[in-house]
Amino acid sequence: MAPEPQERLVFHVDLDAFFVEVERQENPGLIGKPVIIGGLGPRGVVSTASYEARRFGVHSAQAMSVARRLAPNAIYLRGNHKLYRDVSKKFMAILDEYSPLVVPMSVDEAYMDMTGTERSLGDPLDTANKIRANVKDSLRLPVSIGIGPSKLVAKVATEHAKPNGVFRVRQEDARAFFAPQPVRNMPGIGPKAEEALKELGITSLGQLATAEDGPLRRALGPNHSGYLKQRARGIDRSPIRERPKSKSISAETTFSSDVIEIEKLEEVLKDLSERVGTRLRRTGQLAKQAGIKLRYGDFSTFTRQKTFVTPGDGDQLIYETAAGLLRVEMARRGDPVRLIGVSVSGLGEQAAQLSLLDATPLTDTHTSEAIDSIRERYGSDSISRGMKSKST
Ligand code: TTP
Ligand code: MG
Repeated sequence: MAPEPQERLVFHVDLDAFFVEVERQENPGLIGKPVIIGGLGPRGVVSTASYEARRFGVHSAQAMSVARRLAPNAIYLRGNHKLYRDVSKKFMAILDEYSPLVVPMSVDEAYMDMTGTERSLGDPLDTANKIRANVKDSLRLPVSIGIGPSKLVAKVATEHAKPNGVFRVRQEDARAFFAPQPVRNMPGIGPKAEEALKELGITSLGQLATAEDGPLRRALGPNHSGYLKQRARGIDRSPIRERPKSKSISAETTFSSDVIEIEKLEEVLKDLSERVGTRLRRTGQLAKQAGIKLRYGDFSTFTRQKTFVTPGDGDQLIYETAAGLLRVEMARRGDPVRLIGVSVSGLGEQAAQLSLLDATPLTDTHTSEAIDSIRERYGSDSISRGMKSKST
């Protein structure tokens, strides 16, 4: 009889109130206080709120004007995004010490494939606590870890681990763990799906797991309904590193008042280019072109792309291409700008192809991808990974 495939072990790691905790290191006077970080202008949006501020109902993506009404006495900060990016890099580097397959999902969040580490590293709960202690010692940041047999279960487990904790859910317990939770706790269910499900009388994941197929298909569409029903049962077989679906990556910002000075626009363009570059490099792909988006005071929108001489992923390449497009457009129209954005597109497998051609040693990422492809062909038991030694 063929052996049962080994159950996967996935960690979902997410820093607690990331921007706020970084600010607290710079300024310990902020510790224990309600702190809100985000755009402070009239069109500002909350990036994040400390747990003390969340008690007033303040949350990410809320209009700053609403936050000010809910928590008038909180401390409001613009934040230092360059610093957050630097800390994010250090955070991901720490995670890389524990697994050859770390998949960053955002500045402060990553999945780690920990399958097969129990023999070398011991109980996953202990390993998770070691990682948390390492992050705490090295970066002085609190972090929470969800442990599960899949990305889905690990991610939902993290919400129960927060703040500053660990929570493990095993495959056999996943369905019961999900059942009482509101449907919104499931990644992939947004406000629209939540509303459609409510119409059918479905508010919990347990109800979704046993919902009748017909009405569910009519409410959510034929493909989506079966997929969500599986997930509501705690089943997720998606690979830890998925092929990126998007063929482009972009970042944009809206000014609190329209901007016409080219120097100011270039400065923001540089920041946006770095953000896009960071995200691009994490996908391990190269882009064929970069582009800009400008929205003017009258809401008319201009976009233009330019193809690189050779595909690339550098901040400077992205910025110079975008800045060239900006200068041409400002010379042509030159009106005050409400929103500016940078994008890269034509993403492809070029990075992998180039690395086969040149003689540089394989990096972790490439090694992990090689492991992934072998696993996909022969099952997860067919290869096991040696751990990088970790100096203490
Ligand atoms: P999150 O991990 O979603 O939030 P958090 O780290 O502040 O709090 P916690 O994980 O403990 O719930 O996002 C990480 C950072 O990303 C956050 O500190 C600020 C930024 N961010 C935004 O700028 N806008 C957003 O809408 C969200 C959700 C996050
Ligand atoms: Mg976080």
